[in-house]
This record gives sequence, structure tokens and C-alpha cells, in this order.
Amino acid sequence: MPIDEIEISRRIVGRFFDEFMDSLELDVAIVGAGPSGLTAARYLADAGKKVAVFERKLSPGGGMWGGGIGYPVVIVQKESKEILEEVGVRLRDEGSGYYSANSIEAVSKLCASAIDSGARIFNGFSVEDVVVKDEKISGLVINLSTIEAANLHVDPICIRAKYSIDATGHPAEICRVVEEKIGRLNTPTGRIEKERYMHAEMGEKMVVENTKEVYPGLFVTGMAANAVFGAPRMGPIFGGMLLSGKKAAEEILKRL
Ligand code: 48H
Repeated sequence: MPIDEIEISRRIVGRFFDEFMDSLELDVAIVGAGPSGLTAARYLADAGKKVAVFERKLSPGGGMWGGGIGYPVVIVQKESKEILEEVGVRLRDEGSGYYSANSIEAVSKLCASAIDSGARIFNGFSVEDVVVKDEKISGLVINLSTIEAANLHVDPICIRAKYSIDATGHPAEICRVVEEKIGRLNTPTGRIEKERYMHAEMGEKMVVENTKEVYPGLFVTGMAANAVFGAPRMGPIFGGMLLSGKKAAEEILKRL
């Protein structure tokens, strides 16, 4: 067949905009494609919900790629291992309830399975604000990460979602926007409590407990949940991120 540059461009732009137009109104919008966001996306999409994940970077996966200290190995505990097994990640039994996985395999399969389930991942998009209607978060304000990186003064566009999830990891960026602009979160002080020191066992337990609706229409999951509720970090054990993503999906499914 003859190959034409403009026909290639036409098909790229055409396909992207078909998918993007179809994602302007969602059941659930997820900010951040780390392990918690990708897990939530898969469970929600498996349940037939219309889900999109907006990820600032080009590569989804968040902090999981680098495993511990850059060695591409992550640890999960037995309570969470089935979430990786469901997507075909091969685990090595390390004894005493610990399992190891290759982090590159884990990220790739979490991404692939979320997409196979029907979730869309829009990479290179940064969420900079929320849309609030009747005291409920009803959507997200998004911009291209390239515009954000170039610090250009370009207005963003919006998407509508019945529920949104802050899965932005340590910075808890969406909850921070709510704290700054609305000044009221569903935390003991109504503010962000700040992430605490390392305590893997507490951190893992609390990240699941802290996965909840923090403002009407907005859930928080993963490391952002511990940052918002003032709980410890846990280092390179990732079971809590997976369990938290699953819980966020289950809680939202009860309401949809
Ligand atoms: C679009 C955004 C925005 C934005 C951020 O950090 P993550 O991997 O998040 P989690 O919570 O799924 O996993 C946390 C884990 O990786 C980790 O850091 C652990 C376990 N730490 C323990 C410890 O002790 O340190 O992914 C968040 C993703 C990233 O890819 C960001 O680029 C993205 O969210 N993101 N995307 N718009 N405003 N903010």
C-alpha cells in the first residue's frame, strides 16, 4: 500500500478525538495512573462503568516502576496478592506472607488490564482544578501537561463525572485544590493532615481505612489517602495501594 504522511496524521487525530469526545462525560474520572488509580479503574470498568484516568506523565504507573530504591521489585502481602494474580502478574513466594513481583511486569499488566476492561488512560493530561455544582464535585478541569510544563497561560477545558478519585499519590493534588478553594474536607480538622513517618504495618492498614469520600463527589485513594488523613508511609510494599484502589471502586459502585 502507498503510505502518506497526512493520512497517518488524519488517523491519529481522528482516533484520539473520537475517544476523547466520548470521555467528556464519565461515571468516574480518576486523577493519576499509579497502582491505586489503575486498580480502581479496572474494577470500575469491569463493572461496566465509563471510566477515564488522567495522567500527567507520558508513562502511566506512578511510583511503581522503580520498585524499592530503583530495583524493579515490589513486595505485596498475602491479603492483596490476588489483585496482582487476577491480572496475570507472576509472584514469588518469599515466605512469612510476603510475595515479590517484578515491578515492570506489575505496572504493565495493571495498565493493560485496566484498558482491556474498558477504562481509558489519557496520558499527558494534568488535572488542575475541580468543577463544583450544588456543593458537589461534578467534574475536573484538565489541561495538557505540555502547556503546564511550558508555563503557558492557556485556559483549560472540563470533563463531567458522577464521581472523581484523587489518586495523585504523595502530593494529594486534588484534595489540596479542595482544601485551598473550598476549605473543607471530610477529615478531623477539615484540612489536609499531612503524611507521617515510615511505619509499614500502620501505613498499609490505614491506607485502606482512609480510602473514602473526602468531599461530596470526590474519593481519595492510595498514598494520597494517607497524606490527607495524616497516616504513615509504608515504603515499597504495594499491597495497600492495590487494596485501596479496589476499595475506592467498591465504595463508588455502591453509590452509582
Ligand atoms: C494528572 C497527576 C496529577 C495531576 C499527580 O504516586 P503514585 O504511584 O500513586 P499511588 O497512590 O497509586 O501509589 C503510591 C506509590 O507509588 C508510592 O509512592 C508509595 C507506596 N510510597 C510509599 C513511601 O513510603 O514513599 O501515582 C500518582 C500518579 C503519578 O503518575 C503522577 O504523575 C500522577 O498521579 N499525578 N496526574 N494530574 N494533577 N498529580
